[in-house]
Amino acid sequence: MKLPINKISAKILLFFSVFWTSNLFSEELSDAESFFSREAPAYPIADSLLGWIDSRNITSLNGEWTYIIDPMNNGLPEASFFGGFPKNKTQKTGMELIEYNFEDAEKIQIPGAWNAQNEKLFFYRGPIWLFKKFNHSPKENVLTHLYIEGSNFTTKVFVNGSVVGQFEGGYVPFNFNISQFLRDGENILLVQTDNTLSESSVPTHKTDWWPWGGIVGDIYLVETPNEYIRNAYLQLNPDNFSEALFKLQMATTLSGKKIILEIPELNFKDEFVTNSSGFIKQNITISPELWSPSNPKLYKVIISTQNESISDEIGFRSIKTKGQKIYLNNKEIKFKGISMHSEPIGASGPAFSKEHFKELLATASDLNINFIRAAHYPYTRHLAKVADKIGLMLWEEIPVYWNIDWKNPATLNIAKNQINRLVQRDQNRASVVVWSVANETPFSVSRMTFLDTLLAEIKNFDESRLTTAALLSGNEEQFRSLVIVLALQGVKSQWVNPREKIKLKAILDQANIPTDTELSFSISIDDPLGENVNLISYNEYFGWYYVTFFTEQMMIPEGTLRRLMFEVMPDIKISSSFDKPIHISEFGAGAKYGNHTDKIWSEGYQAKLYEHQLEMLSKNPQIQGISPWILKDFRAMLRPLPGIQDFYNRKGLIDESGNRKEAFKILADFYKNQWDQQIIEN
Ligand code: GCB
Repeated sequence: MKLPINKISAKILLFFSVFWTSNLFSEELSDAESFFSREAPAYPIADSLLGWIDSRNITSLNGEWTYIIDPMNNGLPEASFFGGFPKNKTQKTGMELIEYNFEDAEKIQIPGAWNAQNEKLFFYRGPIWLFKKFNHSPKENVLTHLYIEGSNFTTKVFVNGSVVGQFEGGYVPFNFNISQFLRDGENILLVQTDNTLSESSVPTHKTDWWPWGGIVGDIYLVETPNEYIRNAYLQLNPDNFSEALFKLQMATTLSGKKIILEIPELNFKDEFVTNSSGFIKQNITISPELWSPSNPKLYKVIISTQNESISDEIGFRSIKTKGQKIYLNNKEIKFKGISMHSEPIGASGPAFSKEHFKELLATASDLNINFIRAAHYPYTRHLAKVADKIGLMLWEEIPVYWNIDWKNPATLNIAKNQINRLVQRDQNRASVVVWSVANETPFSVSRMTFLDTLLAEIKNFDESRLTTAALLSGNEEQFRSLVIVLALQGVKSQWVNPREKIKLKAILDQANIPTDTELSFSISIDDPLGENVNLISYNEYFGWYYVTFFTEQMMIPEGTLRRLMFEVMPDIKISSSFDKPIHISEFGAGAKYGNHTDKIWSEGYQAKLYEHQLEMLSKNPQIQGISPWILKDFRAMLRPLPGIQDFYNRKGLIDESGNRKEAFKILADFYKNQWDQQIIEN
């Protein structure tokens, strides 16, 4: 007898058949397995970084890809009963139940962030699958690596349905040898990127910039011989300008490999032999013309073995500090800088290409700068390549920002990997003069251990540059003294109204300070991390945030306090207990382009703040560098104020389309006419 099967029982039958075929009812069902999930496959970690990428045999996979949004992470092999998206099942007979299709999915440009390419994904934070087909013909004795210049923030890679590996931590390059997964003809690359951040990720879940998701740098197939040069280092000896340190690592531990290093323009050619770790470390004798902002001289450097040849353009220079001064090529220099985020002018999303950085640096150069703070995370390699050519010094940084999960070894591992890869990628860039390991990280013992580990990691690869971290400073006691300084100014100022004067006098009386006391505000940067870095960097927001902190406490209108702050600002003293140069890594104010009121958020307020800040900073002799916040307005989820911010941080000197605000000219004139005129230009 036939049983009538209605729709519901058909579904039940389907469920049972899946259970049955998957053997999920068996007694051996492990804890990790259930109908809805399976044991995760092993995701291998990425290989050590492949350097000198631009001179290798590369095929670009940049361009049009397709994507599927997967907010519930259902496409992972371990999360779905249908085997996951990497299986890339397709309709063959028209009878297969398949609920995804990459071939007809929406298109996306790679490199590029999905948040910037689909309005619906603007605020999206989660997993997305990126799909690309490519042709390949395997060659004998040739390896194929997949190189991704940056992917935010957790990335899983699959080729032809197989797991290749996983990379945690965004912004930095990584590569996998994918030779074993490739087949002759059409191949399928599937990349899952997830831009979710958490308390233990790097960066952490709350940042004042946009957590752009996706593949945010070039993606290449790179061919190498079986035994290949992994990376090489060539940098001037800072204490002897006719010597350079050459280091090279083969991707094989075979000793006795012959390497030829050539710098044709310097008539240098020599042969070296790898040791038992496939490594070379030797000094070479050369007499190069030195690289500097006014003479950004680069030399072609070629390294070859029997099977391959790689090359790069390298500049030779030294950067040092002595006492409270900075020296480039043994000549005193000041860092006349500006801070940046990696976002292009006039377009949404992250900046990643040579063209993006050419335009950004050309605009920044109109400020008469010689230095850029590339905050708060590594940009693509094109930034430093452009800076090398045009002659700008760079500060490069990793996203250890605000409160990181200091005690978590997995968090440390991500940050260590980020600094390791940033240094290994840009170690031959003359423009890079500062490595920064953190921004505004509150003091704690575990934070010290964390950051010291990162500083030690830099030393493993490069000892020729300055190290730093942008510090917070000012303790409660110091800021209490600022309240007194503001009150003293208030009782003296003609324009302050009598009622406010009474309140200010009461503050002074309570502190036992006579109203005719002469006092200026001093701040000393004494974060113990200063001991372990070369440059004492400090972010300060006099005239912007700090005022807000005091209005409640002093019960004086914010407008009055802002005026008083401008009056006391030129006399603020900034110093450090460390006998080292200070770099003011941030100061600034928000302004909406075109707002010409006399209130905050106006161009005029920002311009005035720059005038007062620059006067103050130039009177402080320990300050040898500044990089105001910031070149361009940038996207920030923390900035919702309608009509003004609209999810932009407005502290830019230009707006997102490139319009220059009044303060732009003030900084440009300052750098042109003042401050470092007493030192010989480099
Ligand atoms: C800071 C942070 C930076 C912010 C800036 C601001 O101190 O380092 O990431 O964007 O202040 O605008 O508040």
